[in-house]
Amino acid sequence: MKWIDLRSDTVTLPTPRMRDAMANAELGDDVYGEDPTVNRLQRMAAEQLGKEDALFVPSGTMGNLISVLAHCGRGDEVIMGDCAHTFLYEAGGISALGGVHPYLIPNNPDGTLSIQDIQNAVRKDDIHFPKSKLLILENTHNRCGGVSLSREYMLEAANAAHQSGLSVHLDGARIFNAAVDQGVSTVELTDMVDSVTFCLSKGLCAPVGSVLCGSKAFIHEALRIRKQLGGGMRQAGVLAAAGIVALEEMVDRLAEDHQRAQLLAEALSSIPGVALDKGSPNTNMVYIKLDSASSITAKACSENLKKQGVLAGITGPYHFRMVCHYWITDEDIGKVHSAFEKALNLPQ
Ligand code: TLP
Repeated sequence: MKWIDLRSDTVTLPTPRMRDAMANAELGDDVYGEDPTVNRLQRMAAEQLGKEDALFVPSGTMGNLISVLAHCGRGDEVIMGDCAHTFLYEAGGISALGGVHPYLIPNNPDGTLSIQDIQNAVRKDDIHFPKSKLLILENTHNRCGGVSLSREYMLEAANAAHQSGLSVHLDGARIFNAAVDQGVSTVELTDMVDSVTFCLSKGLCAPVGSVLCGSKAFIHEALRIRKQLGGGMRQAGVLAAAGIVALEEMVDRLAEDHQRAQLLAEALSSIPGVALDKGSPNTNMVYIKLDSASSITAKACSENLKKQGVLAGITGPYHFRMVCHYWITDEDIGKVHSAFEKALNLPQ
């Protein structure tokens, strides 16, 4: 059975061009800084995100963690949204490994944080308080429905943080989706932040890796922390080669995933008992909720879908997230529609 896997864009497999590039990559020891393919990827990433330098890291989680460890010391505080990926899904790494304290403020449904809340969260100089050091923003915002945040908002939030003496890190795991969604250059969404992580292994289809970008001095510090965390990867050019193809060939086509998310949202919302959730669709994501009166839970529905070759991510008792990506076709959208009708025991 060919699976239609909508659980995440992290499930994407490398394209044939990537596999070719990986097989033929020129390699060296990247811990010595001698892997030409990694060096090329890092230069490309820094340029595309408008930063001085960049560092290839194994995952988005490690990119965000390294960034927090580079910006903050033990006992310092990071301000972020209560729906931030770094808070919800990174195993508490900033606290466990960095002794860094999170200060949460509520995310608005559109993924933003109120500027007033950011300003109020900054601690006064008082021996009772941790020191506020960093603001983390996320674009696109995963738990807020995959919504993309505008340059105007990013500037306003970053200015508020900078005026209070804080640095700003952007979890830009899907920053290219945000740029494509708004028809702006990626730099327009990153030039106001001090550091940014983006992922190669989500919608861009590379098998492994993320890139952390920032100033030369910041990346120098990040390099030492990556080593401390065991993230120095030797002949990593074999992975970076796929990342280069991702940046060269896979960015503009993200628009197709966004169009398919629209189609999927239209198809699913036409089914009785299914409603769109979290302002869906946004970029490549569709969140839905089942009518709780329909007496089928997301878990039971997902089992029925699985029998038909469809995998959807469960996000609550009656809630799903579905993410469109390179390996999802227009034809698959029709199949997902019928699979849902069948899974909900509706006449087709
Ligand atoms: N997100 C994954 C899961 O962890 C939820 C997904 O399926 O969406 N920042 C953001 C905004 C992310 O969505 C993710 C992954 C990460 C960071 C972490 O990236 P990885 O998985 O490479 O550590």
